[in-house]
Parts: sequence; C-alpha cells; structure tokens
Amino acid sequence: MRTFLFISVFTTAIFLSGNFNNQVSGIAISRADTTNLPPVETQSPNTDYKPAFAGQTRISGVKTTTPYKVEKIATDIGRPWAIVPLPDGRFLVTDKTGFMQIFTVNGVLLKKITGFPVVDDGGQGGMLDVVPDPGFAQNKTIYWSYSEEYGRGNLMAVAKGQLSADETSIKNPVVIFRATPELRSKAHYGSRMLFDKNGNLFVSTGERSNSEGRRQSQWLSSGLGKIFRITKDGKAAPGNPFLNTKDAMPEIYAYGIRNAQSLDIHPVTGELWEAEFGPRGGDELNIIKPGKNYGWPIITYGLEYSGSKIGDAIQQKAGMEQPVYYWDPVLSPAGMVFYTGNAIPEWKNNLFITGLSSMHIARLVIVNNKVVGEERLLEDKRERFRDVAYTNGMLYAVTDNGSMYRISKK
Ligand SMILES: [Ca+2]
Repeated sequence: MRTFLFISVFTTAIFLSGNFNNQVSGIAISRADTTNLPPVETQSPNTDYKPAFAGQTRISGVKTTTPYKVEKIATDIGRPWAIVPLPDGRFLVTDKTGFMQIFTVNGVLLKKITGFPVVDDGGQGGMLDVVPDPGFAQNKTIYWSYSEEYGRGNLMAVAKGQLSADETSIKNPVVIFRATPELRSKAHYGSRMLFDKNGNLFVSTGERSNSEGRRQSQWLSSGLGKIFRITKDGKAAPGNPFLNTKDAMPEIYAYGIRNAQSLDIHPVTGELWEAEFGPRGGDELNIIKPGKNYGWPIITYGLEYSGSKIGDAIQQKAGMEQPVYYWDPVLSPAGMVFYTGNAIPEWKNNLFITGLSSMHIARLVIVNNKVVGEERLLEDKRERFRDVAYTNGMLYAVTDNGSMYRISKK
C-alpha cells in the first residue's frame, strides 16, 4: 500500500510538472495528449475553506489537442432532461413535461412516447431520468424516474413499463419505488439511474431543498438525500449495506447526499461515481461506496445562498467521506458520462459533466481516482447543459433550450 501511494503521488507530481510520459493504471498520458495550464476557474471562491488534500479543487487546466467538431444536430426538441443510448444506437430522450422521444444519431426525431403516469412538472420536477432494461432489445422495458404528487406532498418515484410495438406509448406502467417521505417542495429530486453489473439499479435522489429534508439526508430511516440500490422490482438489492440495520430503509446504498443528478460507473475500476449540487459553492464529485456517509449537511465546502455558514462550518469529519473534487463557485452538475472510446485518444476514461449555471461541459482527467486536469468545453454556446451521453467515440449533449449537440473527432 505504501509503495502504491508513493507511485501515485510521484506520477501525479510528474504529470503536474508537465513531464508526461507515464503509464498509470493502464491510462497513458503523453505530452501530446494534454497541456498543463492554469486552473480553468478564475473567479474568487465564495469561501476561504481549505481543501482536504492538494488537487481537491482548482486543478491544472488541460486542453484537448486532437481536433474535434461540435455540431448542433437538433433544436427546439422541448425540455430534455436525460439523453440515453438504446442498444440499437438510437437515443431515448426524456422531456421534463412528462413524455419521451426517440432520436437518430443525427438528431432526427423518430417517435414521441406518451401515456406515462402524470408527472408533477414544476420547479426542478417532472419527467427525469430513464434507463433501458439490459434486455431491452427483447423486452422493450424501460425504467424512469419522475416527481410524483403523493400523499400530502410530492417525491421522486421510479416506474417501469414496456414500449408499445410502434414505440409511441408505454404499456403496463407501474411504480416500483418511492423515495419517501413526501414533502412539499419543487426542488432537489435528484435523480439518475443506471444498472450495476448484477442487474440492480442505482438510483440517486436529493433532500428536497428544505430544512426537514436536509436533516433527513443523515437519517437511515428516510429516503431523502440518498443513493439507493434496488432490484428491477424496486426491492432492496441483495448485499445492500443496511439490510440488517434496525429502522433503516434497506434500499439505501449511501447517504448524506444533497442533490445528485449525475451517476456513472468508472470504465476501468467499476466504481460508482457521483456528482451533486452543493449550495453556494461546494459542488462535489464523489466515489460512492456502500454504507458510506457523504456528509451533507454536516460537512460542506459551500455556504447558504444567503452567504451565511452552514451548521458548524466544517469541511471534514471522521466517518464522513471527502469529495474526490469540488467546485467553488459551482458547476451545477446535471449529468455525466465517462468517455470509453479511442476516437479522441486523450479523452479515454475521462469524465464529462454537464453544467447548468456554469454553461459548459467540464472535462476531467482522472488518474488513480484523483482529478489531475480540467477543461471547459462548449463554453461559447452559452447554454445550460442538462445531460450528456457517450456512444461510438462521440458525446451527445442536450440543453435546457432544447438543443442537441454532437461532439466528435474531426
Ligand atoms: Ca459531501
């Protein structure tokens, strides 16, 4: 372990000094791949908080050297919230107002899918994420998350159903999971979903952006501010960390989350990565491990929107996980994906995160679970980037203005 740590620090130091010619964890970094620039963030931070380790924020800037092109391949497609590849290469795009659409790889609209249970469309709520069943090609089953009027308030729910033969409606929709309890709020529903290698669903949610939900993000008896792992029927997945904990929701996988709208699995390590909205400052990138506490609202690198301090204004605490990386001012991370192809070689295994208020897509170079470089893409578009997908060496992104972009090797 000591040798491993030494190598990690040593290679990172070489990288930062600009003397790149290393093979780290199978990820080649050569001089031609990246440049070593000042941090991309130049604004003053909201706080004077110090990072827990070097490189936890404002890492060196990098710049893509392989020529690539950015095409706006569709406009005015509605209010897209998620863009997800289907096994046949088409894209399924959710619309916040309560339906979905299918597009070709060239951004041509093929189908509009309706008939979903009513969504509570307002504020940050509505139709949210979607994920096809691993056997979608045969069973046409999809899972989606949305905000639902429930009881005396609303909450984030997960449902499943099958596309009709003509792919214009949803059949047999059934709610399989609810992030209870309901509160009355229009914010912080999360959510992203993805399958793990065993066919269980990871689902993220938020703490509903009020004082009650904020407190409950630390409670194992509450479904607010959590990462869940559930079966295709919405039950607690086998092996979940709190199956035998008294009064805990057995679906919980990790807790102490503020509002997580980004999830993906690292293509090399297989670990679950998550990005979440911080308050004023303190957006986070985390590696989610079972049973761990990610600290909200006890530890945070941000302030209240009013500028006042949160809790005891501490950033580290024993028993609570540190983010791999954080942003102050914020990125507003809404969706993310690892680039797994070779078309743009220096992007291999990089993480791309869409920014809403920051209006760009952040490219993060990651080595040994540390961020070692950051770049801003599509800054000139001045759009709120809502989600990003990877397919066949290319990135696809959708925006709150209803634009769809394709980024590919030139
Ligand atoms: Ca945290």
